[in-house]
Amino acid sequence: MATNRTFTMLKPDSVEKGYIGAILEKINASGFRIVAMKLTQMTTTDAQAFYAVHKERPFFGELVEYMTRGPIVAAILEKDNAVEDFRTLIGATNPADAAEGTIRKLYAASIGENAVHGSDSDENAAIEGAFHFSGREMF
Ligand code: RTP
Ligand code: MG
Repeated sequence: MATNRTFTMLKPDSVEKGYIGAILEKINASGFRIVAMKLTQMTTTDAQAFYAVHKERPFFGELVEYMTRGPIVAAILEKDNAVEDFRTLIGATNPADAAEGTIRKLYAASIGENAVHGSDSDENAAIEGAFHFSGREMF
């Protein structure tokens, strides 16, 4: 995957609250092109693997419960400087610390249920995109 791509998930709370349209509009308005997208649901095994970097953290069990409790929107996004610019657009992990106008400030409830995921490096963007999509689902 090219380094101008990032991977995102609109997490189960965003889908439950009907925020898919509003968040995608903000993503489009911020200059990202959707390269791949689907509504899907992670299994426990999927979520444990996806967030394996956090497996020793005290919140890991809650995180896996949260991420598997309902459907998510998974997407690959393209833009110059995609990873960093998308992290700026979503805001801090804890919405209480997120800048005004960011997706987490607008749509997240708490540090645990924070509306969206954004890859933290080009390497992880490629790994995470490939976790959810085959080559023929990327455009
Ligand atoms: P993400 O990977 O989902 O984009 O979030 P992030 O980089 O901003 O935050 P990270 O440190 O990677 O944490 C992954 C997700 O775990 C949940 N979390 N809960 N209860 C807590 O203290 C806590 N801390 C993190 C959040 O859902 C966070 O996005
Ligand atoms: Mg992270």
